[in-house]
Amino acid sequence: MNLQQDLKRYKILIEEELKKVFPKDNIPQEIILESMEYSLLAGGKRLRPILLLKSCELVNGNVQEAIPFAIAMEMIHTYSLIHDDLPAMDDDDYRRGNLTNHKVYGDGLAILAGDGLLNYAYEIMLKTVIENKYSNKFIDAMNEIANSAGFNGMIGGQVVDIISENKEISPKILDFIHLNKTSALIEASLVAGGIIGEANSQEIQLLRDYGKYIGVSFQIRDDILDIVGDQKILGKDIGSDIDKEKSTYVSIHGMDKSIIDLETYRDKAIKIMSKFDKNKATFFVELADYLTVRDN
Ligand code: GRG
Repeated sequence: MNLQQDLKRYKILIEEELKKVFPKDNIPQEIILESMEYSLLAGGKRLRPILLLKSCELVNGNVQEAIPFAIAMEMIHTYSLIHDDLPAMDDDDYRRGNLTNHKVYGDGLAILAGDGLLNYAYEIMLKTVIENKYSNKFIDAMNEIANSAGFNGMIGGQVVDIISENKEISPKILDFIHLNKTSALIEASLVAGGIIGEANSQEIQLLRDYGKYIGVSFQIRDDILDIVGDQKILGKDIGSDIDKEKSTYVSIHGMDKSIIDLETYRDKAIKIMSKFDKNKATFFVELADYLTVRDN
């Protein structure tokens, strides 16, 4: 199976699971479920849950066991996008080709939909922990995900991003922003999948390093795409940041170095995968390659 077929197959599997997670009861607060579902089911690449399931498979784990964590990871990612789009942050009108959550439901409900998704992610993971009699691997996977999403991870990256607006920043600060805002959830998806698949500590470290490299590649490619303009053509980020000056990998390092660095990170990621079963690692090798050329 080639990469695109594999991505499609896993995306379908994840979306089937996402459709099942919301209660269908007639409850006074059902508008919040509608708002959460609006953003959660609005498409997207589903990269993080796919990575989580695939890394579990890579280390010969039981993929079925990892599904609640994959769903939770996509919920955390979606919450971050809803909040990032708010007028108080990036003030975006479109996301994933659709109106942003606050444009449809208003700012108040959009904030609560993000909070609801974040909370529900932990409810879903804890349910698995409890159903499995507090098995350590599920607790460890949850710990990894919680750390990556918090102030020492994605939120930390977002904070430094916000306080750096309209300022000149050093390459070191830019790396901090990218490693936390973008890479942290990607890395945690790989590591959590590995933990649930009962990988050994050496394999976990390899998955962590691979996650860092593709996370940074992902962000550099995003910054390149911003210049090339493909995202705007696809209607993803129309209207954002018009009055804000944000440093990007390309604005700090220039286009030529950005492309060279992107290829260096890709090569490092691919090298790591030579340590795993060749057949199962093919997906990760092809993915690292694809992330350097993707156009959405
Ligand atoms: C609000 C706590 C908080 C964090 C926001 C995710 C994020 C952090 C900001 C979004 C802005 C941005 C460009 C972040 C870099 C990471 C990134 C490219 C996210 C978009 O991820 P994709 O491309 O989105 O995987 P889809 O829609 O495919 O899921």
